[in-house]
Amino acid sequence: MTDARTDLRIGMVGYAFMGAAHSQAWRTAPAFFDLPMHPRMTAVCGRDKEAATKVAERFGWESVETDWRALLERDDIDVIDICTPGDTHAEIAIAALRAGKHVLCEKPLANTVAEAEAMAEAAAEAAQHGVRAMVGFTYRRTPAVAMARKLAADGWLGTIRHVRAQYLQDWLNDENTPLSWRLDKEKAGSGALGDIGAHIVDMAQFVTGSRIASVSGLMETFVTTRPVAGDHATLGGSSSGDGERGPVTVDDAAVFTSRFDDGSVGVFEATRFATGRKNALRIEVNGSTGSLAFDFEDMNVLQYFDANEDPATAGFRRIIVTEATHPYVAAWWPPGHGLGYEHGFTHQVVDLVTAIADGTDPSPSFADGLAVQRVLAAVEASSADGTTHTTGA
Ligand code: 4PW
Repeated sequence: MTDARTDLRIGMVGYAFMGAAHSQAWRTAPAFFDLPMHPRMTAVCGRDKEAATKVAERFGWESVETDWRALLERDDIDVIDICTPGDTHAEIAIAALRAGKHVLCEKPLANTVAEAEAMAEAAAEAAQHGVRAMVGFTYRRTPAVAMARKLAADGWLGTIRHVRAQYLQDWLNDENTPLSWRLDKEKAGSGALGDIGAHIVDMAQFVTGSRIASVSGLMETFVTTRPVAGDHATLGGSSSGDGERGPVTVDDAAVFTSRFDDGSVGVFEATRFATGRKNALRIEVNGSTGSLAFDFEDMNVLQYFDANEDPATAGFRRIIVTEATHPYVAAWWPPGHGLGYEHGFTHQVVDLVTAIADGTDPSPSFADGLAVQRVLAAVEASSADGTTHTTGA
């Protein structure tokens, strides 16, 4: 039987941690989901040809490029998937959109608000010609998080009063963990704030459906120099600590309080020094008729409390979000068999391909990415001058 679906030809820029996550998603999505178009892994691009070639062989990319501009010139590429550090996002994404390529861009959207504004503008312009752009906040595609949004939108929480969100990791706790691009402001824009804080900002706005209007923030760098050389694991790595040290130019931790545009208040915390917490992306939302709570370290579970139940027996219930009726789950395994980190990336591909085929704007859009960027910038400004900053939302 032949496949009558139109090919959607992907060119991916970058091939490291995110490149691997995206590669598996492009491979897996068409195998598990009935997609309206057929993604083809047409080209992977990286400056180190040998390394990019290995990734191509491992994941099944059909060709290799060493300059992203070459991808834009190819007429056999429809989508540019940007998996590089933040300092390159704006240039690649804007050029790709102008070349008529759909864009999927890793988070945070950019390193500055000005870059994010230019990207959102380019995306709005491209949308008029049917060209789509999406920013990669994958955690919102964890079934339990998608379910949380649905519960909130369907009124299960009543009036939302509190949002409590944390993203806790500990891979920088060792002061001899070597420098890497995530610790370089030029490359990453900011540290814990943009790398992981951006996720909880997106998740809070996604789950509640409201926007963060103002923030008061505090940022700290606990370890100000680190070894220049060492073994680099995906996050972290190790070194003897004997050699040359270089400056850490980003925050190690960022905390902030916020007001949302619906009158609720929020408390946020992002750190890579929370010893024992590996990838604890947590959110709790309290409303007048109920609460929900999620922790990525227990990612197949959503906790829900119904404030209307008899107090004698009421309590948070653990909903195992693995039923076929739960978001995204029907394509996977029988109830109770659970999903993992990589499935968010697969669901992202499913949603992007569907939006492109339907001719609709994908979510989160570059405008959503810009809104997150404004929150990050407001937290930085607030931390610097000690006053509350508004986001424009
Ligand atoms: O986006 C985040 C990263 O940059 C992630 O989801 C986790 O923290 C994994 O790596 C970092």
